[in-house]
This record gives sequence, C-alpha cells and structure tokens, in this order.
Amino acid sequence: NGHGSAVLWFTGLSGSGKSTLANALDRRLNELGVKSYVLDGDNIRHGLNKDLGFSPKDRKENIRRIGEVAKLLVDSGQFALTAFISPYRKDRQHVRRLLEEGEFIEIYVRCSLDECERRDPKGLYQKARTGEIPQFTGVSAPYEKPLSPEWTIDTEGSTVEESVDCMLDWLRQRRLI
Ligand code: GGZ
Repeated sequence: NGHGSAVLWFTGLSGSGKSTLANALDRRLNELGVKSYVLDGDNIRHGLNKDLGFSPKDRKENIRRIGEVAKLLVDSGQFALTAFISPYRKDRQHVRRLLEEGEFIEIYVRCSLDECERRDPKGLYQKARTGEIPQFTGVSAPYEKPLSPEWTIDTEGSTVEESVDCMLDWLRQRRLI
C-alpha cells in the first residue's frame, strides 16, 4: 500500500499528552493516505482488557495484550499508535522483542510530574494524593522512563502541532511514509 508499518509506542505519565499526540498524528497520517489506528484506554481498557486493574501484574498483562494487538495491526500493513502509561521498562522491552527490528518505535512523552498534576484533567492525581486511588503512577506507583527511546517529545516545551510535524518528518526521513 505504498507505505511502511510500525508500532509507535507512546509512553509517559497520566496527563502527559500521549493520547492527544497519538490522535493528532493519526489524523495527519490518515489525511496523507497512510493507514493507522490508535489503541488507548478508551478502546482497550474498556473492552479487551476490562478484566484488568493497575497492580504490577495486571499492568504487565495489559501491555502484553496491547503488544499482541499492535503486532496484528502491523502485520496488516498499518501503523499502530499506542497510548498507555506502560510504566515498566521490562514490559515495553517485551513488546519490542515481539516485533521485527525497526518495527517498534518508542516515543517518550516527557512531562514533569508537577505539570501533570497541574493539568490533572480528570482529577485523578488529587484522588491519588488523598489515597482514594491506590497505586497511582508517579504518586504511589513507579514510572520507569525509557533509557534509549527512538524519540522524545517534550509536551511542556512544544505544541501538539509542532510535535506532530516533527514526528512526520522523522517518519519521512526513515522512508516509513
Ligand atoms: C495510573 C490510572 C490508575 C492508576 C486509573 N495508575 O489519565 P488517564 O486515567 O486517562 O490515564 C490513566 C489510565 C492508565 O491506564 P494505562 O492502561 O495506560 O496504564 S498502564 O500502562 O500502566 O497499564 C488514568 C487511569 O488509567 N488510571 N487508575 N492507579 N493510571
């Protein structure tokens, strides 16, 4: 179909901007005639993975299943854009190994905890601080930042449009689109 296929794996804290970026990139890719599909909490945690919570074991299984689905999308010739916290390095590494060399593109959506807490679009950080939500990433559960991601996006220092333009350039340079 005239373009490559790969997993664009967005990882970062809650409220860092993963879903926003994935959806914005998805729209631009589709305008260019590039097939892509976004996997995020809305279509995965409420469906396929609604039996899973937020214990380390459940997060691991969440990411494992998402990795398998993303692989199927890649096999069908599309870009899979995934937007999950995916806090554990080991779990992300597992997905990387599921795919061929170059098919797993890890994108670290970097945003300080302070700024994520300031944004707090769903009021979840506040609930995490009072203990109403246990094991909340960044507050009472760990986030292991990527050590060598293919790409890092600083959502405190650039707009969504700027970041999406950069990602499109990056994909063009690598002849993926
Ligand atoms: C982290 C939680 C938690 C806990 C509910 N910790 O801002 P959101 O709401 O939409 O994004 C968060 C989402 C995280 O789900 P993921 O599937 O991305 O997590 S993981 O990759 O770690 O499996 C947040 C909400 O679910 N949420 N409880 N305890 N985020």
